Order: sequence, then C-alpha cells, then structure tokens
Amino acid sequence: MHKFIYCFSFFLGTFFQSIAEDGYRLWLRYDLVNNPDLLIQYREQIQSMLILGENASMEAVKNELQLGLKGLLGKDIPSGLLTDNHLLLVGTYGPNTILSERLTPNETENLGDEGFSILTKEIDGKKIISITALHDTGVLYGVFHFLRLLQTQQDIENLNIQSIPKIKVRILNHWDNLDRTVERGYAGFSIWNWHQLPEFIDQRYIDYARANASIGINASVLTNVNANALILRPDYLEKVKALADVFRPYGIKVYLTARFSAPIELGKMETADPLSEDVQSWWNEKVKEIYEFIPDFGGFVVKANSEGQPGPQNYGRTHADGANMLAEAVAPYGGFIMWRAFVYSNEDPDDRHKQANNEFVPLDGKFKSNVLIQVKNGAIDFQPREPFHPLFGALEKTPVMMEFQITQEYLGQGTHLVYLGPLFKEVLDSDTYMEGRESTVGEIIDGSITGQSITAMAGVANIGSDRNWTSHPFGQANWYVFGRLAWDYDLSAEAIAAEWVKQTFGNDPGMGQVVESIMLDSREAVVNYMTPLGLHHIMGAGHHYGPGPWVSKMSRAEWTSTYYHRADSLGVGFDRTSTGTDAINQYHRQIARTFESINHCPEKYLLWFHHVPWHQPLASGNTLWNEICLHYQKGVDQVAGFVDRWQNIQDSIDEQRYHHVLSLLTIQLKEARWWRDACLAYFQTFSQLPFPEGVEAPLNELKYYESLQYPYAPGIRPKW
Ligand code: BDP
Repeated sequence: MHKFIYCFSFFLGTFFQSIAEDGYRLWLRYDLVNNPDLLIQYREQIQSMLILGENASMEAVKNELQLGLKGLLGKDIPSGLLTDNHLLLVGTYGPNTILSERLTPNETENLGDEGFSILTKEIDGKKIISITALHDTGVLYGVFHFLRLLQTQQDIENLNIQSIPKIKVRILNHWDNLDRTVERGYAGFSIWNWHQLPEFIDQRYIDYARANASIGINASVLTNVNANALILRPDYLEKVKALADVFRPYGIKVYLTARFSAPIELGKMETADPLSEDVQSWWNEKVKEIYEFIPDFGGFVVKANSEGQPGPQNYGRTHADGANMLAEAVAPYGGFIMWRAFVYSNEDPDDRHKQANNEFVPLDGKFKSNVLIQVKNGAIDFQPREPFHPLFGALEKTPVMMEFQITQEYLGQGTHLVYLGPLFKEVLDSDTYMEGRESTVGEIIDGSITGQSITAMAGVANIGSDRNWTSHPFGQANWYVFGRLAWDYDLSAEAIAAEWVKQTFGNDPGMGQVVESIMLDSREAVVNYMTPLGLHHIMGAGHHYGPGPWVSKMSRAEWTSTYYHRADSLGVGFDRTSTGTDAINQYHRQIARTFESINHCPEKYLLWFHHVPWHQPLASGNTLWNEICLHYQKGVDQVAGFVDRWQNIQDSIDEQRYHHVLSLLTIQLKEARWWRDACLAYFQTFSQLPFPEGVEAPLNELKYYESLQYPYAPGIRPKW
C-alpha cells in the first residue's frame, strides 16, 4: 500500500515538475524525494519539529522548513514537543535555552556569528536532530544545509556537522542602474523595481533573499559601481530601506555604491575634495541619514578615478584620502568601505597590468582599518583565464578582498554554458608565496596570513528579471558556486557542481555524471575557443560580444585588442618579462622566476607574459602556431561534445529546460566556431602559416568577421 502511495505521489511530482520547470525555483525546488527507501527513512527520522524563538529570522526558518519538508517528504510535519521521539529541534544556543540544556557547550562554542551545527542525539532515550547556532542567521544557514542534505539524498542517520564560514562578508555586487538596465547583465532588467518601491514588495525580493541565504551570501550591493548619486537622495533611501527590511531576516545587509562627486551633484557643493571639511561633513550627514533609514547598513563600494569615474585624484589627493574620508563617516555605525583597485589610466604609459600595484602598494598602511581594497581576480579584467592579481600578496597592512565576476561578460555572456567553479578555484588556490611560505590567495583573503579582521569576497551578479533569474539555466550554477566558495573555498568545484546538479535536475546518477562532466569541462573549453595559451582581451569592442582581435582604434589604447596580443610577423603575446614591461616583477620572486622563463612559464599563461615566435616549439612538440590552431579547434570540438552529451540525457531532463539548454548549446557551438574562424583568420595574416591537420579552415574571409556589427548586444555599458 505504502509503495502504491509513493508511486502515485512520484507521478504527481513528475507531473508538476514537467509543467513547471521554468527555473524560477533555482536549486530550492524541494520536489518529493524520489527514492522510496530513503523517503521512508526520512519520514521516520523527521516526525515532528520544534522551532524555538520568535522573531523575523525564526519565522523565515519556519517557513523554509515547512515549505522544504512538505515538498521533499510529501506531507506536513507537525509542530512537536520536547517529549517527542524523532524530533527536529531548531533554535539558537544560549544561556538557559532548551537547547543549551541538551547540548554540551563544545558542540557550539566555536560557531561564531554565523556558524551552525547539525547533530543527531539521543536525549532521554529519544532521538532528535538538532540544528543550532549562536545566532538566528546561523540557524537559518543550518536549516538550508539540512534541506540540502535531503535534496541531495544524503544519509541523515547520524549527523555530526559543524560549519563556519571562512570569509565574513559574502557579497553580490549588482551592476544595476536606476533605470533598471544592468551593466554587463544578460538576464533581462534589474530585479529592483525602483519605481514601485517602497510600496510594492515583489515576491522576487523574498525569493532572492532565500536563495542567497541558502548558499550563505550575506551582503548585497544594490547599485552599479559606475554609480549614480541619486541613490543617496532620501526618496531612494526609503526604497533601499524597504529592500533592507525584506533581506534582514535572511541575514543579508545592504550596501550601496557611492559616487565620489555626490556632494557636488546632490549637495550642490563646488568640490568633492576629500580633505575639505565641508565635503567631509556632507558625507557625515549623509551617512547619518542613511543609518536612520537602515540601522544595519553595510557601507559603500567605490569605483574612483577609474574609467572616467570621479575620485580623490581629481583634487590631487590619493585613494587613501578618499577612502578614509568615507571610512570615517561610516565607522561610528560599524560600516566599512570597499575601495576598488580596478584603476588604470590611459595617461599612464605603463602596462595596464601594473597600474593597480603602482597605485596601491605605496599606500599600504595608509588606509583606515575599516577600508578593504577590492581586487579583481586578475590584473586585467575578468578574462576567461588570468593569473591571479599581483596585489594579492603585495599588501601587508591593508585588508584585501576578492572581486569575481559571476556574470559572464567575457565568457559567452548569457548564452554559453560555462561553469565558473574551476576558474574561482584556480585563483583561490594559487600560491602567492607571500612571506616566502605557502600562502594561497584564499588564505590571504580569509585573513589567515595577514591577520586582517574584516574579510570579504564579492561576485558581480548575473541575476536579472528573466523568469529563471540568470537567462542561461546554467548561470544559476555560477551564482551557486560563488556563494558556496565564499563560505568555504576549500570545497571542490566538483563537489559543488554535483550538489547543484542534484538540487537543480534531480538525483539520477547517470544524468548527474553527464551534466557534471559538461560543467567541469566547460571552462577549459571557453578558454580554448576564445583565448588559449594566455591570449587575452581580444573580444569585440564595447559590448565585448564575440571575437575582435583586430580592434585597434579606440579612444584609449588599453581598450583595444592589439594592445594585448601584439601579434606581428615574428610572433604573438605580451612581453611582460624584464625585457618587456616587467609586470612579472610585481609577483613574489618565486613566482616571477617561473613566469619569467619562457620554458618554465605554464603554457596556460604563455602569451600573457611572453611574446613568442610562431615557430617556437611547445611541450607537445608542436610549434606555437600549430598549438594555437589546435586549441581553437579543440574548444569547438569540446562544445560539439557538450551538445552530444546533452542530447544523450534527454530522457532524464524535463522538457522545458532540456530544450532551452539545447538551443543555447547550439548558439554556443555556432559562436565557438565563429571565435575559432575569426581569430585564426586574423592571426594567420601575421604567421603566414598553414593550418595544421585536423583544424578546419575558417568559413569566411577575415573581412567578413571584421564587418560584423552588434549595436544592440545586451549588457552594453551606457555612455555617461
Ligand atoms: C569591466 C566592464 C565595465 C565595468 C568595469 C568595472 O566592462 O562595464 O564598469 O569592468 O569593473 O569589466 O568597473
């Protein structure tokens, strides 16, 4: 009888699934556990639940557990009593709480502000599972973790889990404009409906908060780094407050971007000089006003003196002067400033690669303690592959934080399946050799090397108003992996992919293996068909869509492609060794030594650091030219393989997402060929060499590729 009911509910589950898989539910689908034996076990182990504490966060905990368990177990779980057997006991651990009487202190004492523990215990002969933390948000994280165990069909017989985030502030940076366009956004418009806030609270805001909390994200910068001062006007602050109120129960704080010239634009002042007392008091007053609206406001992100944005240098002041002025304003309220290191100037003749270190290293130690320097993962700009940024390991007295890009500006935007887990891991696991001992980028940003106390990791969001949030269904995986790694960068990209796939597409192991294999190969594939062997920044101008290695005339040389690849009749690549710009010297000497030598430099970074002759033999025995061609071809073949692999699992994926992904893979294949053909046709004009065997010749002549125009490519940066 039991089995019959389960089969019936599976049928219903599958039925609803097939009509409603539009991706809106992300990885929080909570469909009925489709393994009958496990379902019996789960139902046996979770017969009632007791949720202790009454406040907005515990309300969120309750709602999530009710929703999750009802979906996963297919029935309502009643509220329990302490005397129940098989009880799920959820709440904070503190003096005189029911939980503290039942748990030993060492089960919770190191959990900190956000950690949690999940334990199976026998208490008075009764079996309970406790989900506990020192604070409500930790409990919420514990609940999401527990639901993940069920969604991924783990054994919950004897749980003994403690989890504490390695990084304190785990942030999404939205490059969202007040007109709802999203810079480098490929998933529709901004989800912030500024016009209808504060009155209209879209359900999406709540679901956004749930999704973030489920992966540990606790901070949201609502506005574009290319900032608009209007967000600081009282009517907008009221809207920001409405969002902050929605997010608070989910442990998420809001932050804003500060336009450095706001005192002029909003305050009608004549200057924004950070050393002017009037300017300082304008900011102090503004910040006071913000905290009246939002008492737990996180602080500001600032892009200053970069790509035309105003900043302290407009007044002959330094980045430290600018950052410290804002830091002083937010300090009384516990806020902090994330000051971006993405600065470079076309007036500076030095290699763009070097400019951030040139600016910030001399300022090390000059920043107030509540300033973090926000550093992009690489020195140029979110390319498919970059060596880690040399500022990691170069600042000893100034806290640094990571900025990754989740939105795929340079990795196929909204249409290419590229799982970013391996990219993030490659950077976080890179050894900087700071202080001559093993010290990875991860260990620098988590404060274990320098002892910095505020630690943070930001990701530029890929979220928009599209029904499935991220346009490409696999874009969700990049949001997911970012959050999971910000919580614990020691998790592997493989393990995170596996858990995401199970929650997103179900627990069928055959299907899982195939999807994971596509995901794990996808980053290397995009490197192969776009920028193999260390090539970089050779995309179309402005929108950054498609190939554009020929781009040579722009208002600024360091926005062109030719600045980066430097192809000529002899070879290709940017000489950043001591005979070139010497950017390599900004790395620690152990690393510099490896990068400096053409024979020891990892091939994946070869053309990033060296100008290499076309005939140079590489490790494979092939010449550079042949290797470049073979890599482009391999990238295309890999994508063709993704299409085949995806088609092979058609029966295991719901129709809606199956077809959506298949059409996007079709675009990806077409565009991978486009990249290969355009780049090879272009570089061949310098190498003058034939394509090696196995490499398909370009379909069209170079001038065809050069003539393609995309004035309406999405995500374009507006002109200011
Ligand atoms: C680049 C983007 C540009 C951003 C800039 C930044 O092309 O739209 O404004 O970075 O990070 O990746 O400030």
